[in-house]
Formats: sequence, C-alpha cells, structure tokens
Amino acid sequence: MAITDKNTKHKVKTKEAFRKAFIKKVEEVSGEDFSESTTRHQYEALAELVMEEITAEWAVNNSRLHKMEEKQIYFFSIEFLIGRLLKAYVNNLGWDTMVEETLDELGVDYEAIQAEEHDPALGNGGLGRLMACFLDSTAALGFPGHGNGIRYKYGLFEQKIINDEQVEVADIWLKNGYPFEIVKPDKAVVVKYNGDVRVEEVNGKMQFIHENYDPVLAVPYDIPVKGYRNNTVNSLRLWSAKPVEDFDLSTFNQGHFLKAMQRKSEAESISQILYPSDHGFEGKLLRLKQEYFFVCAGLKRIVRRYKKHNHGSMDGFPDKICIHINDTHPALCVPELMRILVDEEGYDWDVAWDMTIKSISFTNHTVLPEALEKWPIDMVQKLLPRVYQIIEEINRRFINDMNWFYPDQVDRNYSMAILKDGQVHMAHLAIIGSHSVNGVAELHSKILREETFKDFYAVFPDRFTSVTNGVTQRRFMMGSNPGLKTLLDDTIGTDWKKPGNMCSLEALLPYAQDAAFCQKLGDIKHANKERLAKYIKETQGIVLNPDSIFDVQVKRIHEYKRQLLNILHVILTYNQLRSNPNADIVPKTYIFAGKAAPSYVYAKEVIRLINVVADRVNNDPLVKDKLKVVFVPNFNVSVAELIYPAAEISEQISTAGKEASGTGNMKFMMNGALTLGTMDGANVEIAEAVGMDNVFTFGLSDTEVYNYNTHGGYRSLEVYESDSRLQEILGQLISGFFGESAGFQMIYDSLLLHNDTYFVLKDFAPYVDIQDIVSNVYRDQKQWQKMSAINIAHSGIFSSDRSIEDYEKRVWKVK
Ligand code: NBY
Repeated sequence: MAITDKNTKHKVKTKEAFRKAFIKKVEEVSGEDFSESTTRHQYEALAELVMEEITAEWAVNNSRLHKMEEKQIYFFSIEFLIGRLLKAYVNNLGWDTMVEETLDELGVDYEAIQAEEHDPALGNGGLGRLMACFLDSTAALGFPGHGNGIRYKYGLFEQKIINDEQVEVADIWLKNGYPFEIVKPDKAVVVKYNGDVRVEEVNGKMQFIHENYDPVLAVPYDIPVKGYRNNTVNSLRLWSAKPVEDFDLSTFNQGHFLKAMQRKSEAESISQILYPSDHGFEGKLLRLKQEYFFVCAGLKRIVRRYKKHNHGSMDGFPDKICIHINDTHPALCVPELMRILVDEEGYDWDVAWDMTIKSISFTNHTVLPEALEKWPIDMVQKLLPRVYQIIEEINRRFINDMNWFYPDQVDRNYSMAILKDGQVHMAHLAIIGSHSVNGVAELHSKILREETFKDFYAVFPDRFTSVTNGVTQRRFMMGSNPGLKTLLDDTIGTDWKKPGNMCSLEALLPYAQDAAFCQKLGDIKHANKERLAKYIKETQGIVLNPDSIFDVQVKRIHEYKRQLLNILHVILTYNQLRSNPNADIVPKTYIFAGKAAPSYVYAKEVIRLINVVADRVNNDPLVKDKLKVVFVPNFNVSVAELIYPAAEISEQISTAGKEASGTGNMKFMMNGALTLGTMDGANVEIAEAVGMDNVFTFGLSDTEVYNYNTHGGYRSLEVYESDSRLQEILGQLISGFFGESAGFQMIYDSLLLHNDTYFVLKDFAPYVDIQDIVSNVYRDQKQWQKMSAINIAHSGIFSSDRSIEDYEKRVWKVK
C-alpha cells in the first residue's frame, strides 16, 4: 500500500491511515504482534511503505521517460556515495511530519529506526558524494538524470582506531539486505573481455568480429532517486557482475570442480570491492575491468532503450542523450560508443565521431599528477582488443589532424597523444572525445586551462568551461539541522526551500544585525554541539566542553589537505598551556575525522599522530577543559551529518592550488560554521560570496606555491631554524615525548629532510596567527553569530541545485 498521491490508487494520506498501514506492515514483516516488534522490523516496515509509494511514481515516470521526448542525462561514475536513504525519501515525499508525529505517538524511536540502515559506502569521498548530491538536485529540479555505476559487494572499509592506528574492517553492507534497490535480471547484459578480433569483409565493408572472449554478465540493480516534493523519480543503476552461467556445468562435469568455481569467482570479483584510494591511481587489471564493466553495460542499455523508441535508429542520439563522465574512470565511454556506432550500427567513422563528441562531456576532479590515469598499452590491448583498436584509430586521426593544422608544433602535438610512452592517457582520451571539459571551481578550472591541460586549451578553447561544485541542502542542512531549518522558516518564510531557490536565503542578511535572531542562531549551534558531544561520549567515552569552540577538520586524510598543519598547531597550544596553565585562552575542541587509503603509509602516520596527541592532551589534568582533541572514527555520510551542524570553525587548509574544489567547506558554511582556510578551490568563492571580513584566510597563494615549485627558493629548514616553536614541536615528534613507541620520524623527515612538499612549515606561522584571531573574534559572541548568519545567508550559490542549473546551461542544454 502506498501513501499520499491522490492520482494513484494507493492512498494513505492521513496520519491515521499511515498509522494503520505502518502497524500492519510491521506485523507482516515480523510475523508478530506490533507490540513485540523490534527496531529492525520497524525499519523494514517503514522502508517498504516508502518504496511502495515511490515505485508507484517511478513506474509512471519511467513510462514517460521511455518515450524519449526529453533529453536525458546519464552520470557515469565509478562511485556514488549516497548515504542513508530512508529519511531522505520520507522528507522528499513530504511525509516527515506525518511520520515523526505518528511514530512518536506509537512510542517508536524514529532516530533508532534510521540508524538501522547501513550507510552504503560506495565511494571514497568528494567525487562520489558529489554524484549523490547531483542526483538529488537533478531530481529536485525535475530533470531526467540518472546515475550509472557499480554495485560493489564491499564498500569503502570501516575504520577502527586501535592503539591510535587506523585498522580497516570489511564493510559488509548487504548483510541484512538492502530495501531500496530493485534487481532487474531481465535487463542483464553481457560484457566481453579478452579474446581476438577477426576482420572480415562483408559487402565491401570491414567487419570486426570479437571472438574467443570471456563473457561476464552485468546485472542491474536500480535505486529510485526521488525528487523533493515533486513527481520526478529518476534512477541510479548499479551493475553487479555474475558469471554468464551461474555454474560452469560442463567444466564441472568433466571433473574440473575448482576450475568451474574459479570462473564464477573471477566474474564476480569485478564488482566485489571499491578501490579505497581517493587520489592515487592504481594500475591494476581488476580496476580496468571495473571501468569497462559499467561503461559497457551502461551504454548498452541506454542504446537499446534509445533505439527501441526511435524505430531502431541512432541518428538523433546526441540530441536526446548526454553522457556525463565523472573524472576519467569512465573515459572508455569514448571508444565504446564509437565501437557501437561504427561496428554495430554501421556509421562511417566521421559521422560516429561527431555523434560521440556531441554526446559526451567530462568533468575533471583533481590536478594531482599521481591521480592521473595511465594504463599500460599491452594491458588495454589484451583485455579490450577491439576497444583498443578504436583508441588507436582515434589517436592516429587526432595526431594526423594536429600535425596538419600545426605542422611546426610536432613535439607539442605528440605530447597530447592518447597513446605515448607505452601508456593510454585517459585524460587525453576524455578531452579529445568530449564536447565539454570542466573543472569544479573557478580556480581549479583556471589551473586546468593554464597548466594541466594548457595545450588542449590552446587547441580547443571552446571546450573548456567551469562549474563550481555544490551540495544538497536538503540532506546537509534541512535534513541534518532541523533547528536551523525551523529558525530560517520562522524568520524569512519557506520559499528558500524550493529547489533552485536557495539564493533567496539572502533575505536573512538584515537579521545578521538582529540580536534576538543571533541569539537564537547561537542557541541552535549550542544544541547541535551538545548532540555531537553526546554521540562522542557514547561512542568514544570522551567528554567535550560544549562551550568551547568546535574547530573541525573532516575529510580524507591526505598530505595536501594538511591535517598535519592543524595538529602541529594543537601541539603548540598544548605546549603553551603546559608552560602557562592559567593562560587566558578561549577553550577549543579540535575534531578530526577521515579515512586514509590503506596503502598510504604517511597518511596513516598522521592519523596515529592525531590520536597520540589526543590521548596525551585529553588525559593531562593541567589542560582542564581548555583543550580537547578528538578523532572520530569511521567518517562517513551519516557521521558527517552529525558533525557539520555542530561545527563553528571549518578547517579548509589545503596547500593552495591542490584542492580542486572541496565540498565539505560548503556543508559547513550552510550550517553557519566560519571557514578558516587557504585561498584554494571553492574557498576562494566562499570568501568572495561572504566578503573577506567573514572568513579567516591565511597562507601562500596558488601562484606563490606554483612559483616555488617551478623556480625553487623554498627551504623548509630555514623556516624551522627561525621559529623556536617549530623546533620544540618537531623535536617532540621524535624525542619520545608522546610515549616511548610514539616516534614520528617519517613525518619529521618529510618536513625537514625532504623539504616539506606541501609547505606545512611555511604556512605554520600565518596559521597560528589566524587561529589567534579566531579566538579573539569568538570572545565577541555577537560578532561571531553575525558572521555566522552572513555565511548562511550567502550559502545559496553552493547548493548543488545551482551547479545542476549551470551544467544545464553550459553543458547539457536539456531545455
Ligand atoms: O572531488 C575530489 C576533489 O579532491 C575535491 O576537491 C572535489 O571537491 C571533489 C568533487 O569534485 N576528488 C576526489 O574525491 N577524488 C577521488 O575520490 C578519486 C577517487 C579515485 C581515484 C582518483 C580520485 N582513482 O584514481 O582511483
């Protein structure tokens, strides 16, 4: 039974009807009287009710979309970090009040029900979460846009901290089933690996026949993406790998039991696990298989459906379909679409190429050289023989054209090749095969144009554009900070909540001067801090002082993000308190969270340092409640939703020029935290939006970093030698100050022996200074709340609704 929509036959619109339906459903799923039901039963029941309602709308939607009247967007991404869905669905359906009140009356704990949902960790961080925000906004704005990715059996590892160190535990998210997906075995397709290509001439045309391949079945699982209080329901399609025949019977019957089993597990291994690295390229065969897997399966279904509704013709495909590739992991879309058009549909190469470029657009998410994907040519050639031939032909034609147009620039032309130095350069493939290439913040896009992809920009200036990232306010503000949502509603009305309308939060600006409003804003923050403190007390046994500043850095652990700079400053504060326990300092709580890639030894050392410092500081009676340090384990979307609303300082301290955009910075801002950051990524645009008086910026600019890196001139040792604070702190890292076994030689060496690649020491003094300014401003609570209000008021442009509208205008042109 479904609830609400008066046009469907399903109706449980009123609280009373919902109450009845809920009780009945709980009894159905548990087989017990309602009074005997567990939280798990209640969760399953509510999830089912929600799905019944949404799938009814979904069916109506799909039949409309299948007619292909509107242009459709497909996000191809190797990660979708969607977070828990139950509450988001309830809110998007407009059921929130009904559900909250009814459950309350029934004495059922809604929060506990929500906590039953295993948070799917099908992404590493920013890149995967961005896709989830984009899906939410696309549906909220009523655009037909869908996700296409992989249904990993194991998501990102669960992080435990044992003896101060990160320990990785498998994330068995499907253990108890997942109620929000629908498997569609009838829509499974075959993906072909390895084998040979035979060429045959048929009616004067070359035919390329892929033979002796290893087939793998791709089975789609669809998750509905429900728009906010509208009738749009889009889809996130995640593919799972299965052997073509569940069990290779003939091999088995011949007595090759192990071999038969091996075939099965080889096939299944493709969607077994998410690669846990967020910025390091892993040139593993399995990863390449994953990339082709969801590209091939996704395109196949899109093409089939398109043809079915267009009398078998692909002619109008680029006018109706946008294939948006999220970083280079799906860049094989370029040769695969070419393969379909040329080999299967019989188009001439030039026509097919034109169609391909028109269909595909590409977003880059990083300028870190270690993240750029380059596959060994022989690996691609062996695994994907026909696709490789097509890449070769794309490359050959590209270099030919370039040498024709720029005969005096042969070196530059060759440097832009897709195939060179024995490798397939995926970014080059993506740029050459797309009509649009964008960075994710103004500064990042500028760096792409002027440095990373400078030569491509010279050749294709019109292809390059910029779309600043955004985040969904529906999850990260309205959903996770109900106190703030209500205050905003009461103050400026409810219009700001309409999709695409978040900039109307600017109506709040006059209230930044209003003492009563600021007081309320402060009270809400305090309550959110208490909520987080309670969680930390319960899960870690650490007691926080909710009157201290909550200074938060939560994100993946990476050298360029410089958690190290933050913790070095904490050690400084600790040293100051030890030498003067009665110093009049503003109490601070430093909260860290984030995962390190399991093979990233240095990042794991940083985690250990943070935890070691936390142990020492939190247990030193001298410090009292003036300083606390917490590392919250297992940072994921649901932990994030607790943390952002409680934050007062948002630490965004990456080395300038390294963080493409950042999206945590936007989530903090929406919740009224003030940014303490470098002029990097989207911090620049946050500063621009709120004015320099309402952010705390410090440190080297991207140009200064660039100049040091290209012309030299930075000596970390000199900085060290001229700063006695650094001498003391770095000495403590290796002297056993934090305990006998707690030496940090690797970190010490990176800073002094290897000249501090990320300019931690260089930015240390300015960072200390800005932290002092933060403390002073905090003493004036009126001023602080005013700044907080101004930040919230200007956060509308960082809604992913705005990003999607920008993509629509600049890239997809759906309307
Ligand atoms: O994408 C992040 C950027 O660092 C961040 O600044 C930006 O806001 C965000 C959204 O645009 N990039 C990111 O998260 N990258 C990855 O997660 C990632 C994952 C895997 C690989 C590379 C990057 N890989 O090579 O396997």
